[in-house]
Amino acid sequence: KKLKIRTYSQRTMSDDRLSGKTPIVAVTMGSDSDCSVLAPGIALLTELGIPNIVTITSAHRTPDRMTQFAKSAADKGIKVIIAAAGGAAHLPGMLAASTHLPVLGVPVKASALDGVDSLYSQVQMPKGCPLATFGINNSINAAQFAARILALHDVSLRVRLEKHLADQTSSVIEKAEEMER
Ligand code: RP5
Repeated sequence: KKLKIRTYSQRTMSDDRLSGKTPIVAVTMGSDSDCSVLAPGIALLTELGIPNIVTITSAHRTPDRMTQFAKSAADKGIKVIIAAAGGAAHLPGMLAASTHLPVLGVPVKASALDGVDSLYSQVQMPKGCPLATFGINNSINAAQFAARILALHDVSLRVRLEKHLADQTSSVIEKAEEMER
């Protein structure tokens, strides 16, 4: 499903539940072709009631926009950035270099190198520029990790996250029991 991309300055959430709330997670990507990879993670953020904004900031095609995005994010109330890119995936690392906010990188399988290029572009950051790098195409883990960070200081989110984790466990157990029948 193609995501509707909102510009960074547009703070209105399409989901009624989150409508009007200031985004605290910014999800960004190098190209709209990364959207389908990010969709499950964005859906999880929304399901957990985490106000989010989605945008494109290409390190190579829109470097000034990327820098402006990174430098203004904290002042706009963003607490965590999730960044996805494929190929020579410099976006997540450059964001991490441009803000003190935690940046969670999602390598995207986008080229003939099957995402390994993107993984390697993100995982070996120099000392002093940490970037939390997740599995190739695994936006769900980035989103859940963002929720874990935010839940440290948000009791109601903690409750929703714990319920989500319990539901996840139950669904695996149900499948196991079904298989054993
Ligand atoms: C990266 O190059 C993007 O993050 C994307 O994964 C990849 C291909 O981009 P498009 O050529 O599809 O725009 O910058």
